[in-house]
Amino acid sequence: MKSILISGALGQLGSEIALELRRRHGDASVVLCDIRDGANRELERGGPFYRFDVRDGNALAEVVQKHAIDTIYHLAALLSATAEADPQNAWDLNMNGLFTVLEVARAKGCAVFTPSSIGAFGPDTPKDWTPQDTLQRPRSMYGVTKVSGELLCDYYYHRYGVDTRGVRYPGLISNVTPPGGGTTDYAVDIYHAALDEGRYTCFLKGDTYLDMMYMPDAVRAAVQLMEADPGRLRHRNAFNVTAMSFSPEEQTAYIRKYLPHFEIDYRIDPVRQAIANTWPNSLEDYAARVEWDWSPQYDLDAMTRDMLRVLSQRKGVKDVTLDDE
Ligand code: VAH
Repeated sequence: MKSILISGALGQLGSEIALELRRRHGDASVVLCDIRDGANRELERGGPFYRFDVRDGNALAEVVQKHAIDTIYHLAALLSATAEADPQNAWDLNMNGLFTVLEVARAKGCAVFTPSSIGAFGPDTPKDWTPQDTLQRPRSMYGVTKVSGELLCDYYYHRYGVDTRGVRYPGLISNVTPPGGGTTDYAVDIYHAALDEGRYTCFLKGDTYLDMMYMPDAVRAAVQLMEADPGRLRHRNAFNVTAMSFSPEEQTAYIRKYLPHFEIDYRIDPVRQAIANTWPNSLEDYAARVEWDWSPQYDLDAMTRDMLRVLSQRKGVKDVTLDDE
């Protein structure tokens, strides 16, 4: 019987991984923790929930012991734009949070999933079809914590045998939880603005290509990797995974298939544009496909249709004509 703890469980990724794992293993088997509460009452009341800072090793160890946790999905971290605004706090949370989780996992025998990111690459990395094993010299504090986290997780695997695994996520797009202060947040906000106002002011240049993934694929990647046969894994921290690479201009063209009058203009955020400029245009994810059968299900058109379908129903917007209607 699995017993799972999710840190950062009320965040964009955490809240959807929590729903999927509770669906698979039962509410009582998936324990949630977050530094805040009140962000998602349904999740907080749907099963065990604890409010504490993941850097508090005693609190973490107590919950792991009480629930006989065997797997930790460690998702508590500051994302790129937020981290760049407060780099010292970002290092403290992203690194000391991870270190605390790894130390408790070492003591209690837990497996650990920790997401890395395309932010772990930098301007000297090959930008097109970025390889699994390549130069990683990121220029953002977020990226520095992601590369450091990959190395720390590999160390705990090789030195102590802790079953650490991770993926390098691209930008994640969700129809459930708003994005959390990242450089790729525009790719979510644009769908809401298209339905609410018919127009969107984008903070990245229209020809900025970045890897992206729809949240159902992102959730499946995490769970599938943690359930993979460890004997097949040649890599661990962390696997390149991707589903699509697009620019704001390209995403706009797909939105206009269903909202023909949608307009976009640009007011560039220099901080997030500078971060995006150092990230890859596209990843290759062959290692994930070979070692644990990774395969995305959503491309840009399928994601756009599903985002507009779900959001238009939730917002009561009627003038969206989708293929399957
Ligand atoms: C961010 N959404 O923008 C996150 C992600 C690849 C981007 O790491 O910081």
